[in-house]
Amino acid sequence: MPANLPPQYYELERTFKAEKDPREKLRLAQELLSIMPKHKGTDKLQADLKAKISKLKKQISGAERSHGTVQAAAHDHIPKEGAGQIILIGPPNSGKSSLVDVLTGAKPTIADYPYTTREPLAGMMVFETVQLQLIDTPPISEELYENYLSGLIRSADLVALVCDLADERMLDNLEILIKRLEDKRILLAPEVRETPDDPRYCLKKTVMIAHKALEDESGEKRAVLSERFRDFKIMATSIIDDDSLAILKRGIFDALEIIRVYTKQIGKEVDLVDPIILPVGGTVQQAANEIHKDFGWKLKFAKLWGKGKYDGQRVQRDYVLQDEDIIEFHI
Ligand SMILES: Nc1nc2c(ncn2[C@@H]2O[C@H](COP(=O)(O)OP(=O)(O)OP(=O)(O)O)[C@@H](O)[C@H]2O)c(=O)[nH]1
Ligand SMILES: [Mg+2]
Repeated sequence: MPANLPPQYYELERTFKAEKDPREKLRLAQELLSIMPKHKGTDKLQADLKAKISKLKKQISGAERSHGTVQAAAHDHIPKEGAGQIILIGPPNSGKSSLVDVLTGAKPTIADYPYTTREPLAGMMVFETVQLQLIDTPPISEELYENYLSGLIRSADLVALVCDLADERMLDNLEILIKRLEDKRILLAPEVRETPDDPRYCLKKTVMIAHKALEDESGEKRAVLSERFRDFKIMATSIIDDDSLAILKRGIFDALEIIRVYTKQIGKEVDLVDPIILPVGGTVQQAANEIHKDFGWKLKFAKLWGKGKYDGQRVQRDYVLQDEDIIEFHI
């Protein structure tokens, strides 16, 4: 029996397929289901769509429920979730908890006085098709350094240093923080290309968040920050400026130096929901290994859809993938 779908169904389906944000994708899937005529001819389509809806719901609630509000039991270790773990550190009252609040499903306490946050808290941030784990932390100052922070910072994939552009003592407070970390043998760095000569030291890739940017109308504080932290990536943000938060999300993803690779089975649609995560420079072989160890050695070639390639181009196992490439494995 033919499905006889209305024209707006196909239009909506195109939007659905192109959409990457899981929440929006879920909304579109539900709309597709609601406009689909319900008869024998659409039984299979309905079942497929329901399966997609359930997968998307799991993905979203997994982010919000299971690790949305994880109060770290043992403070010196938070199990990694998602495609990368980013620890937000900073002086008191700089806005760490506010950022974790707007960017994730976690609900940290926020207050207009310092030393509000007492314990680390992890939450998941959705960036397009991946989830990234943010950790809110107690402040670092002359008076306070929670010792467990050293372990958390060392094991995180990236540090985001939250700087308070509304604070007169911004730079002094940052110097104190940097000094305290140095005492713990943690050095914040714009890039980490090699291990330090002294193995007791930990070089940690760091991005700077120039927060409460709207309070720095003249841009004076921002300039001070750029001057002092010349080689660092600095992103200006404000809790009420959604564009700045979107740029921050992208900046954090880029700083993690990872790529997303989507897979498709032969003759089927691409799976845009659950990409394989590889380091920048990752190959077809590595992507295959991520699926299954047997897959890697059985692989004959892959077909690729992506930037700078014609659709379905054949590539070998040593081919270096780009972010958002789509691959079809042939074994
Ligand atoms: N003007 C302005 N205020 C902000 C912004 N983000 C947060 N705040 C305010 O800054 C204050 C501190 O915010 P928190 O998020 O609690 O800061 P914190 O760094 O977590 O503070 P501690 O946990 O004490 O270290 C609160 O009054 C927030 O409302 C912003 O973008 N602009
Ligand atoms: Mg806080």
